[in-house]
Amino acid sequence: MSDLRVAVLGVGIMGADHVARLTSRISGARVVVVNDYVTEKAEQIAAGIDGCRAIGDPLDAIADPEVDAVVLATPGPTHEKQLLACLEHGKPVLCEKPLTTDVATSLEVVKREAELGKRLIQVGFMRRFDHEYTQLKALLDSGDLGRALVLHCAHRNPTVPNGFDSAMVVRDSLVHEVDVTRFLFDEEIVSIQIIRPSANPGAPEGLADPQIAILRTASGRHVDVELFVTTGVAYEVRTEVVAEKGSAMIGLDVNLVRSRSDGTRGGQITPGFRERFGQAYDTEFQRWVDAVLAGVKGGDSATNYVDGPSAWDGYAAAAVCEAGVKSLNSGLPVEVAMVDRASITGA
Ligand code: ISE
Repeated sequence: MSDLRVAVLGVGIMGADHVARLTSRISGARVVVVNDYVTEKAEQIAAGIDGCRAIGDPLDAIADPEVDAVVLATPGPTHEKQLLACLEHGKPVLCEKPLTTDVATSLEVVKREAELGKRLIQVGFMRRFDHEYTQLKALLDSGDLGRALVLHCAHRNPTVPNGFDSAMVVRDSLVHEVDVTRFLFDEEIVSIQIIRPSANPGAPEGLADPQIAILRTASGRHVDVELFVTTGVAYEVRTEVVAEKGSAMIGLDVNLVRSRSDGTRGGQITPGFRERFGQAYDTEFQRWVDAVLAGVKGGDSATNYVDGPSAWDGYAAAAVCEAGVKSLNSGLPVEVAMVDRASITGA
């Protein structure tokens, strides 16, 4: 096969970004189909790309014989159906988080993929591809810091879209720290508590912001996360690991530090997650395209079309967030309910 022929479903801000990266920065792939519930938007994007068509029905786009692989940047509630269609047609898929919007359907997707005996689903937890996170992971794995004991995280957004509610702070924002914890510590999260400090007077009515999340891992490690999504400042994501023989921090995000004639010194903070994690998204997509092409080259015997977070990772994140939303309501620690991985994936 020459280039991987990709369908991008959902061309809102994130999906349109993915179309642009596949078209201009990623090698070995081209976008041949786009789909969106706003038909004109899909048609407009298709018109700007050689050999690209807009298809009105997402399931037709997945089934299209000219489509080798699929990117899902559609709203979460549509993922279950679309992922099952990808599995049914044997098409590799890179699915933006969430895998699905609840634990039961996420588990169903994991089971269906396992039954096929092929790894076709990758979940878009892009932070695993960010240079700073990969350096931190390599440092922890090297053993230089000894055993990691505590993880402190801050996740601050300048603003959130209209309609963003308290549960979305958990499912949309905290979900990244849930995945980062599992990635860095290589173990599951077993309990979560969400505390609501005094709300930011500038936050929309009813939005619990900031929130503090306290996670506990299977081996007893502690993780705390400050979530503050209406800071009005910029996009700030910091992560510090405290270990037996020292600590390490990423996300200071100062870039070029300038001294000014008024006696102040400072740098520029990235305005949003698309800028902060632009490199991570590009690396994620290139590695996904390479993995899918390698799988396709392997023919019928190939079983892997993924190079990154799996359907299981999407399910595990959904399970932690579901417990998090319960805790948001009660304020108490909630145990995370998850099935045993080996019973499903054999892993
Ligand atoms: C958004 O959906 C994301 O995925 C961003 O990475 C996160 O920082 C933001 O809080 C979410 O709303």
